[in-house]
Amino acid sequence: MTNQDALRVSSAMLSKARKLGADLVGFAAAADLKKAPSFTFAPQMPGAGEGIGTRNNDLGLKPGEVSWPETAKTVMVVAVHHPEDKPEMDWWFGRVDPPGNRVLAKVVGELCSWIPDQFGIQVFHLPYHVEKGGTYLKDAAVLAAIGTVGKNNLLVTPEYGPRVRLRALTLDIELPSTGPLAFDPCKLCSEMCRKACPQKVFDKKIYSADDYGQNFLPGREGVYSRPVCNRQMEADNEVAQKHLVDGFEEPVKIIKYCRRCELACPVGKPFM
Ligand code: B12
Ligand code: SF4
Ligand code: SF4
Repeated sequence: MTNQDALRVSSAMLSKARKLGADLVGFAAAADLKKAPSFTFAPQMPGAGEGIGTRNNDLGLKPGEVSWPETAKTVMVVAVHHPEDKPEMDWWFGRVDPPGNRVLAKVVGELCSWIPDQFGIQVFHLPYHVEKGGTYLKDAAVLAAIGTVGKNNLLVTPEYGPRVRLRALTLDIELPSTGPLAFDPCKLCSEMCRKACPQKVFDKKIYSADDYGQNFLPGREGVYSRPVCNRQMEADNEVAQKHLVDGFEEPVKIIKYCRRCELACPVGKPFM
């Protein structure tokens, strides 16, 4: 494929993703992503590959390892806005995943049929969990110019702040990367995200650049503690109540996981 054709194809894919319901979308080179900060940090992280946020791993992948198809050259990243006034997009209904996640899965699923039909390009729908063969989605989104990692350890986008959810697919064609962006709202900010955290997750520096051999660390400067944040997730699970909900025959437990570091961020909020 010529460079001109590749540019046409990438524009067509970006427009199609938006038509299908993506709010933001971009491309990252798969080779660059494999060297991104989460991939280099994960193998060194204490307790990595077990416990918090980790699913059973049938593929035998160690933290930081991937099993994407050999031919995967580009990662296409899709973001869907989760606005503050639609909190239900983020709720778990018992074991049923949040409605916003189902929108994302549908957009990526449809792209995975449309792209091969339209262009003969092979695709792979990346699983959500890294240990099931997925990718670290925030790093992918940074490299695809969708946003930057903020002081809340979340991807912060110029359009919606951190209030987005992410998914990705691989493509077996080289396309120009769309990122990264020169965007850093945290430089000007008084860290409302960190102050809003009920568990004081960001209060202590736990990882240093010298110890881990890299400057980009959890919470940017090595202050985000996964086990402490997860305590809040467990507490949210414990207080969840059962409700009768459309589409469910029996009352179902609605779990509303903490989003305070996300909702406190002023970036992308409507200006009143
Ligand atoms: C496991 C997991 C959890 C675990 C552990 C989180 C963790 N960060 O370790 C728990 C359950 C605690 C959790 C909590 C939350 N999660 Co979570 N989680 C994940 C998951 C599955 C993997 C994350 C992971 O293991 N990261 C790797 C670890 C090693 O790195 P890290 O802590 O993220 O730190 C790295 C980055 O900060 C990066 N970085 C720092 N600076 C820079 C700069 C550049 C240039 C780059 C490229 C990278 C970079 O480098 C660090 C490593 O050195 C992802 C989905 C996915 N497949 O990616 C969702 C995901 C990150 N979670 C998400 C969300 C929304 C949440 C919560 C708000 C809960 C909720 N209501 O959904 C909280 C927020 C916590 C926080 N402030 O970070 C969203 C984030 C969306 C966004 N806007 O960023 C994701 C992407 C899922 C999704 N549906 O889209 N999560
Ligand atoms: S609240 Fe401020 S410091 Fe925190 S992520 Fe948003 S812009 Fe950055
Ligand atoms: S999700 Fe809640 S507990 Fe975890 S870092 Fe954000 S505000 Fe703190």
